[in-house]
Amino acid sequence: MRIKKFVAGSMQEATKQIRHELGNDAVILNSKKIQTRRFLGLVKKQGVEVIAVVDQDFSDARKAKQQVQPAFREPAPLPENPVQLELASQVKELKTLLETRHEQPADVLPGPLKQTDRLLAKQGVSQAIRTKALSRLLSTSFEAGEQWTEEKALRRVTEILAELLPENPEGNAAIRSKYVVLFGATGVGKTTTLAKLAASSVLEKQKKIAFITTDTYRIAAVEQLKTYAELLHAPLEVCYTKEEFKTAQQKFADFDHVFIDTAGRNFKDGQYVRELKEIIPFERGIQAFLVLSATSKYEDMKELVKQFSSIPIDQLILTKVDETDSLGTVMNLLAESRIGLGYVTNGQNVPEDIRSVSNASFVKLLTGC
Ligand SMILES: Nc1nc2c(ncn2[C@@H]2O[C@H](COP(=O)(O)OP(=O)(O)OP(=O)(O)O)[C@@H](O)[C@H]2O)c(=O)[nH]1
Ligand SMILES: [Mg+2]
Repeated sequence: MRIKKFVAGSMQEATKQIRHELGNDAVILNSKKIQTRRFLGLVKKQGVEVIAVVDQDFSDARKAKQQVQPAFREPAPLPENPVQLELASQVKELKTLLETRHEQPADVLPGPLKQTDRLLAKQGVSQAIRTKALSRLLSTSFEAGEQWTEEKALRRVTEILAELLPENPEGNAAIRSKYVVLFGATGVGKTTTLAKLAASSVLEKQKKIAFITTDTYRIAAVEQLKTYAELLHAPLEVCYTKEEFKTAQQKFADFDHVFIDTAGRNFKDGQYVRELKEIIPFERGIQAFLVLSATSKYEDMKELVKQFSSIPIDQLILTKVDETDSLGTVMNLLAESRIGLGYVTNGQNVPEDIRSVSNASFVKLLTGC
C-alpha cells in the first residue's frame, strides 16, 4: 500500500496528479482546503491538500482480471463533471476495498471513519455490521469537498445502524395485550422487570392488574412476586398446570392486564421450553417478551433465541445495561434475529429503572452519540 500527500491549486489538479503518480486505482483518504504562499510568502493562494493511497495488491489483481476478461470491462463513464466522477469512483473503490478486505477494514478508511470503526469494534459490533454501515455511509454521504469529522461520521453511522435493525417503531413496546409474559434464563431480572412493568401500568395508567406465576420451582420466587403484588394491591395466582392457568384466566376476566412470571431455567435444554408451552397458551392475545441480560455472552444469547424459536416472541427486553459498557453484542443479536427490542432496564429500583426503546434510542445508547 502506498500513501502520498499531494498539494495542488484545485481538486481537479490534485486528482490529475494522483492519477498520474498512483494510477486509476488510487483512493483519496482525506482532502482539505489550504492556503499556499507564493513570491516569498507575499501572495496567498487557495489550494487543496489531498492524501491518497493505492493498494498495490488490489490494483494488480484488478488489472490482471481485466486483462484476462477484457470483454467484461465496464465502459468508461462520460466525463460530465470530472470532480464528481472522480469522487464517485473513489467511493466505489473504497467500498470495494472495504468489502474485499474483511480482515482489517479500518486499514483503508479515512481517519475519522477509522475512529468510528474502532469505537464500534470496541463495543463488540461485528465486523460484518461495521463493514455494512461504513459502506452505506460512503455511498450515501460523500459530497464533493466535504471534510470528514469524527463527530459527523459517528452521528451518521449511528443513524445507519438504526436502519440495520429490524422494524421496531417507537411506542411499539407499550403494553398492549391483556396478557404479558416474561421468560428467559435464570437470574436475568424477569421478576423485577415484570414488577416494573406492572407498577407503571398501575401508577401511570391506572390499570387494573393481576399477576400469575408459573415459577413453582423455588419457594422464594413466589414470595418475591407476592411482595410486589401486595405493594400494588393486585391479586396473584400460582399455577402448576395448564388447567390452573385456565382457571386463573377466568378469575381475571375483567382485569386490564395480567402479568405472568415464569421460572428461569437452563433453556439450552429444550425440555424446559416445552414445559413452558404446556402451561401457557402462547398463541392467543399474549404479549411475549424474551428477557436477556446485557452482561450475557453473544453466543449464549443467540442460543437462547434459537431455543425459543417455537414461541412467537413479540420483543426482547434487555436488562442490566447499567452493568456493561458494551452493547455491540446486542446490536449483532437484534440485526441477526430480526426481533425488536422493547425495553431496557438499568438498575434494581422498581419501578423507575426501566425505559422503552426504539431503534433510534438503542443505537444512541450504543454509540453514545
Ligand atoms: N444491576 C441491575 N440489576 C438488576 C436489574 N434487573 C434485575 N436486577 C437484579 O438481578 C437480580 C435477579 O433479579 P430477578 O428479577 O430475581 O431475576 P429472575 O430472572 O426473575 O431470576 P429467576 O426467577 O431466579 O430466574 C436481582 O438482584 C435484581 O435486583 C438491572 O436492570 N440492573
Ligand atoms: Mg424470577
